[in-house]
Amino acid sequence: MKILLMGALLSSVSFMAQAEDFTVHMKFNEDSGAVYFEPRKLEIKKGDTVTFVHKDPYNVHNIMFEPNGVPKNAKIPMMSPEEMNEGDSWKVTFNQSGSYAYHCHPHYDAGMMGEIIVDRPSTPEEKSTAPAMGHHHAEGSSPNHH
Ligand SMILES: [Cu+2]
Repeated sequence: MKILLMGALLSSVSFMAQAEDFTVHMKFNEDSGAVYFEPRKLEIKKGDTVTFVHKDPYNVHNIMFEPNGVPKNAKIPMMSPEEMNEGDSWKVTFNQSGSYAYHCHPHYDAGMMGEIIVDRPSTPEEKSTAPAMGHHHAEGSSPNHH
């Protein structure tokens, strides 16, 4: 019994040791005026954590995952604090494979966006087709497709 328990503990520890931490910076280019995520595209593995770090003294930024741009049933917080300032950071752990598209809400029109690929891109079946923010459809309501 004791041996079995230790085995379970050891295997969970070694699984956790494999998870890695990545950083995405939220930046501003003083010469061009561009606001951007760096890297814009990041490839990670399931279980890894990404920390978004605000590195811009001039602009407020945030992170919003796109409701249709993440895998179905993805269990992540869809939005960071609304106003992040220099030095602020926000962490997300990704436990489901697929593509995750996000943008900065104040700079959506400026093209401040990025993508995280966990293991591999989403398959067409995995892509979420949920309406905005995903919580407007009541569970148990009868489908009304035509
Ligand atoms: Cu921004």
